Amino acid sequence: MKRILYVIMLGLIVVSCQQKQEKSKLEESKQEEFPFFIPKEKPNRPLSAAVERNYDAYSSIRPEQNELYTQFKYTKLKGFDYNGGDGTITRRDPSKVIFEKGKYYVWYTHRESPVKPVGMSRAKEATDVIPSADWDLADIFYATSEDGFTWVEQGVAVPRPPKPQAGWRSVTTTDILKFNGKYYLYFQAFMEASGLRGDFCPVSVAYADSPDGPWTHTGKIVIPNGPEGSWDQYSIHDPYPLVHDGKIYLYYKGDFDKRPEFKPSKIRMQGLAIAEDPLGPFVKHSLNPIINSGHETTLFPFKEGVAAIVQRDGQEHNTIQYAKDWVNFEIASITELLPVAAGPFVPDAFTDTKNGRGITWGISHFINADGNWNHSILTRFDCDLSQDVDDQQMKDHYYNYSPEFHYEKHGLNGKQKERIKKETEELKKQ
Ligand code: AAL
Repeated sequence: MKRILYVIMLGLIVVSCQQKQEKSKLEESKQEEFPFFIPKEKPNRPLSAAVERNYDAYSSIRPEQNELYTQFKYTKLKGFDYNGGDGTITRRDPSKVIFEKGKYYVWYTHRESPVKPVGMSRAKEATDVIPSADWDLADIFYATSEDGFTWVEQGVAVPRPPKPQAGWRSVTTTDILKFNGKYYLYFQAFMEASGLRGDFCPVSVAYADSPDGPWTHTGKIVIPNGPEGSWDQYSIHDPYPLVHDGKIYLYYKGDFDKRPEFKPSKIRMQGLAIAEDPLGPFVKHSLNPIINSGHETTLFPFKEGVAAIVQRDGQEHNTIQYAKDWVNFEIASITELLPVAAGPFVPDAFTDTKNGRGITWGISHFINADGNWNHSILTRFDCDLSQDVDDQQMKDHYYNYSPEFHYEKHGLNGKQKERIKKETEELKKQ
């Protein structure tokens, strides 16, 4: 009997111990629930990879507090005529905006041709007056504005030089540098109709004592294509100069690895070339390419480093990136509806700042403005990528795209519908 009682007692003790253990485990796990108010500092506890990244990879724990996070607002510009949008006039690929002589200045690709472009795929049909691409047979124009919304086109800044000088076929996609009191326009200098072999060109430069010109086109290639077999052997696009460490840091884009089976068929990445003199020599950075995505170049000094708007192409499109050392970029935020080919107003682009303030607006472009790929238009964008502004309305990311936008612009094509139909038929057969 005693023995039985002993066994029962022992059993009770074991059960109660187990219950206690479970209770304390539960309490322990309760303590470890992730708190409702997110800790400002990374908590000292096991974290999922996602939460870990939220603390380590971004400058703040929510995008709304991230200085390098923004959404973008767009405003139609006043002052530009596009011939009723028939494709005979295009304006695209604007430079940075600068403020000089009491007004804003912007330079851009301007094409005015008797007919609309035939398109890159039909480049063989292009002539001295029939453009292939939207940016073929173009010159560099400029416009000024009192308020950034209404612009007055001032005319040509750099025209196409005579053959065989660099750019005789088209001068496009320019950007501005102010250095030691002089102005420099870097641009793509085409010597063949774009589309004949690709979008092949190097970069040339013109200089002036005033933003109003007159501009002297050096006719020289300042950023040459890379050697055969290298990533930038065919195209040096979107030259974009900033001043850092007393030198010219010129970022550019190259497109390469063309494979027709993919859409887009090319990879686009960005490189850096550095010079002490605006006319060169420019030395390409040994780590090039240094940004693995993006279709055009848009950068601005931010704190001690440089930030980049990275859009349209590549693994990391739709991001804002940051490089403290101006070379090694990390993703700072992920966003949407980014301005294409943006030329921001960057007040400290050339001041060699050690504390870049950021940007709040600029000019970008809309390609395919008429829906038939005939011409592009310039537009204004606004944002809050500035240390000096905190506009929560610019950070609000609940964008509402209408059902029509999804159905009409992003509906399935015939081939996709056919594949889906077949998949269902196969299932039914099983
Ligand atoms: C742009 C830029 C370059 C390309 C073409 C015109 O958006 O990337 O300028 O060459 O497209």
